[in-house]
Amino acid sequence: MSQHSASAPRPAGPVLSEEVREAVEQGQPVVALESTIITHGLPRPRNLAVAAELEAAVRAEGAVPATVAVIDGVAHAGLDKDQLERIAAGEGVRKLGHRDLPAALATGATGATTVSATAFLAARAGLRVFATGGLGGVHRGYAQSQDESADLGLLARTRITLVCAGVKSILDVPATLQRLETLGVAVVGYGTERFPGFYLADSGEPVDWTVHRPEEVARMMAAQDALGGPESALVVANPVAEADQLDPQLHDRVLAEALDEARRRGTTGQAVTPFLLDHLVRATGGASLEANLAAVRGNVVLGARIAAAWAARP
Ligand code: PSU
Ligand code: MN
Repeated sequence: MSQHSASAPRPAGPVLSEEVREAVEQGQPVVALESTIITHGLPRPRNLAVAAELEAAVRAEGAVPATVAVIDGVAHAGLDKDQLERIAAGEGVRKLGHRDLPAALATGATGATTVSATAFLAARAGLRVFATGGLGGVHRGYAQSQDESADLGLLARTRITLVCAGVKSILDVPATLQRLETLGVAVVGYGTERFPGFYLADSGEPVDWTVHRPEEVARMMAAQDALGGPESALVVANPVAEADQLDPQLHDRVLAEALDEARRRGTTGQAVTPFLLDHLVRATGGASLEANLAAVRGNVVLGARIAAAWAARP
């Protein structure tokens, strides 16, 4: 063995809560949940109630929730009440993508994990199913800003099943789907032949594959493993119910306003997504928040059912 590899520590992965560790050891269903949506994606103080509600929804389906975050420089999967409260309070809580993890660990920072950081840490912990609201993606005006979420690149090299309601409609949806194709990330519609539009049931784009049952998703996951090859993700695109979606006309109008406002202010980088989400909540009088929550709730329930089907696989 070379001197280098002899001295390199083995990757340790996040610290697991006792509940998550036991579930992993016993092969019980576990669903990873991200924390950026709590800290930076939802208004306080509702966000803490939502975080607790999402964990309860996973439990009600017989699965264990594993919310991921970095607390005082330590990565965790499975947070206790105090830790969840700290993440929701938001004071000094950074937004951490995958690339930010080394800096956060080295400096003792506290941060909420995005899809990229959560997927990375969850996979390290041996978790296979992860549910969130909307995936990051290619932003409008990409040709100039080069703003593409690190979520996509990370999913191209991480074996995880991500349940989401599509990508946030603030993004360039066709370009995001194209990037996922180029990167070789599998995308499947759950009960739909349309790619969902986060706040809307239909983004206007089609999907190539459709499944109707958690067991079908588990079979696809098994097929991914049987094939081997690049350790890429499976994106399960689960639409919000039409009854719960945002009014499409209202959606298009306030979204155009939000994008204009972000451009006028020169908002860039990590601040873009939280700015747009917050603008939409205010401009719709909270209606976008309700649609957002309905989508996330549906996703964590489906995530729990997929995790159960995966745990029960032959
Ligand atoms: N979807 C939401 N709310 C959010 C996000 C997604 O409904 O807050 C977060 C996710 O954590 C996602 C991140 O990974 O936004 C993408 O941010 P960026 O565009 O900076 O990569
Ligand atoms: Mn970005």
